[in-house]
Amino acid sequence: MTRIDARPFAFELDLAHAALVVIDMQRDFVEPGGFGASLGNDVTRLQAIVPTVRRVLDAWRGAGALVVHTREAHRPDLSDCPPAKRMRGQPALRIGDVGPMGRVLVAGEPGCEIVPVLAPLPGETVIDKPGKGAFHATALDALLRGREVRQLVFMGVTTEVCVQTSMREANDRGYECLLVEDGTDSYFPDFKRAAIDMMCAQGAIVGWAAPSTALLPALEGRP
Ligand code: C5J
Repeated sequence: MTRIDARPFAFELDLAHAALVVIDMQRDFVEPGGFGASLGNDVTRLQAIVPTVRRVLDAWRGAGALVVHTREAHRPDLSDCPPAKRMRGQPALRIGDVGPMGRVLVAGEPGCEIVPVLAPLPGETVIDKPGKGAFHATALDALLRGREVRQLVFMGVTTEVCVQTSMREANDRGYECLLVEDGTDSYFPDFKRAAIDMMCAQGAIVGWAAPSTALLPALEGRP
């Protein structure tokens, strides 16, 4: 066990039973021309966290612990995309439409891929999820239980949508969750702040949050 200085109180990290979950660091959310931009968002905010996500990812890999990447990805026939999801809002491009990076949020298309600098290594698990939460309609829970994982450390985008939904799903399934505060971001800074505050409130009602500087020494074997 390694004590991580976190809020609302210290998180006791047990790397042997922990997984890093990197949520949806996909070109469609992070690069111009993708789904995030088509909803009118400034994607540069999300690009800014990529170096931090990479640093923690590298340290986690170095520590030899389990890494899981997720992608918000639909089947090419969109059979796993409810019309209520596809038709929501007024995006310039809807899920499944053809944009500058191929069909939006469709598995196998260039925009659906994880940004190259964070690309999964051979052997790392990639979960394609049709919803915002990483547990909905995926094999993630079975995979984690099979590996005796009890703690999840989260990074990725966006804080108040897919990251928060996944953390809440994980918390309800009995996992202890830690969010790396500078390894996540939102198109809306106020939403990021509020989402983290809500999850840590009431004695870590959903989970803990800590900066990467609090986590990295534990991964890199530093005091
Ligand atoms: C969104 C996500 N924001 N990965 N997806 O639609 O947060």
